[in-house]
Amino acid sequence: MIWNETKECMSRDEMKTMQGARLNKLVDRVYHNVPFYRKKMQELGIEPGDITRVEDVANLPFTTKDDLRDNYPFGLLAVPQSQIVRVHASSGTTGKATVVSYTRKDIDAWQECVTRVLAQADIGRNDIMQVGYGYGLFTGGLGLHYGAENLGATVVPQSTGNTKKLVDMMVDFNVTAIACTPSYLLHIAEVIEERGLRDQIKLKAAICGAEPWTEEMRLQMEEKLGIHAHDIYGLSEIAGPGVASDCQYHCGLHVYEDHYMPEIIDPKTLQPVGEEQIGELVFTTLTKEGMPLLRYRTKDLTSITYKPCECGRTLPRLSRFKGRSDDMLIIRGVNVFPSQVEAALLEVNETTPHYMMIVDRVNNMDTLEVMVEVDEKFFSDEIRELEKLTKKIEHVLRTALGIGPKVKLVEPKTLERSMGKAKHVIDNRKFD
Ligand code: DLL
Repeated sequence: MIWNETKECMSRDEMKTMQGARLNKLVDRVYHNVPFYRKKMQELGIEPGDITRVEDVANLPFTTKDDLRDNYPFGLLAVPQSQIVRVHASSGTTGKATVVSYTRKDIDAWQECVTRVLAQADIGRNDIMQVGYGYGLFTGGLGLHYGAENLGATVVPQSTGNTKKLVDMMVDFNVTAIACTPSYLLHIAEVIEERGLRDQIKLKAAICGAEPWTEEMRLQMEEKLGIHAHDIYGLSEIAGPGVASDCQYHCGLHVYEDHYMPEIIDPKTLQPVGEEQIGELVFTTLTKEGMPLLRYRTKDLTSITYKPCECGRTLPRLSRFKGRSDDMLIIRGVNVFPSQVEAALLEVNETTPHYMMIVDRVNNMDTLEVMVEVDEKFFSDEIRELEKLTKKIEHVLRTALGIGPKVKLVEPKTLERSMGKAKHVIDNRKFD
């Protein structure tokens, strides 16, 4: 499991014993401190002492994003508010964000996992790393930042936004590592190429995640920049970035199961699928104090293997993510649900609830266009009126989604009506 300086690894049996003990303590903690879990366990007739081995996890209830929304913002805390030192949030399925609270110990464990990610990518204290993820409620910026500081690397907290400045500093500071979304890295690579700076950069590694990407993208950025590009996975509900990541062999993402215990289930039957079979990833947070979660359904589709990796780590590996079992989109690293668009449009009198989201990738940057039907009562051919309405809807959507879509108004009754489940998204990006 944990790869340390002396290159010692825990055996699977040792890991399972430790996980079982941690699971037992966790269940006791949530039963006594989180009314939501106590009620769920009582309904299933489970006493905390019943859960002693890893295999017993299958008896525990699942947790979903809706449960987090129903307990918004602090209903799932397992400690008093005074022990919470930080809060992060990501998009919820409707207006409410998914909020996650961390104690000092949670932050330390998360930071340690991010440090493992970086060490796995051969980044060390002599490296200078730009963090090109957003800082703020999104976990990307601060997550990578503290992990890199903990490692002893020099951190440049660049965030997103000014690519020219980022590239200037990459050259001036002799930056050797970067952490950002894969699509942003491809954009950065283009800017480097356009400005003829390829020979002046010293980059050797990139830590890319927060959105799905392909093996082809990895090979492309490795060739363009002469680097190793590593896949980092994570989600706010569990910790943030650093739940899993790949090593120098790029053959799956080692999952840090001493903290975040994975299961892969069939999203329809909710039963476990076999090793190397694709299913939905589920996590139990073995060590979290602030907001521990039992069997959290990530909706992310992947498979797991326990076969040894060439690098020597005994941690299991997740395959590159294949997409999601729900309708969440990730656009420029931001999680977007069609239901958020629907809810936002309801606030605009002049429109109907008929809309279509068109997602594309142009010059390695995601684009979002939302086609919106104007209500018959308000429809007018006057260009000025339509322009005003377009700007208003763009503002409403930007506020609701956290990214700025382009809005195209269409005449009443032009968008196709569906006989069954309405189709609201056309995603022209390819991740397979
Ligand atoms: O995206 C945390 C993160 C930040 C991960 C920086 C990696 C780097 P959320 O905003 O909560 O957290 O979004 C989590 O993003 O459930 C996946 O659907 C998707 N995702 C994250 N990493 C990957 C990846 C951050 N490497 C959601 N490959 C997750 C595919 C990813 N999808």
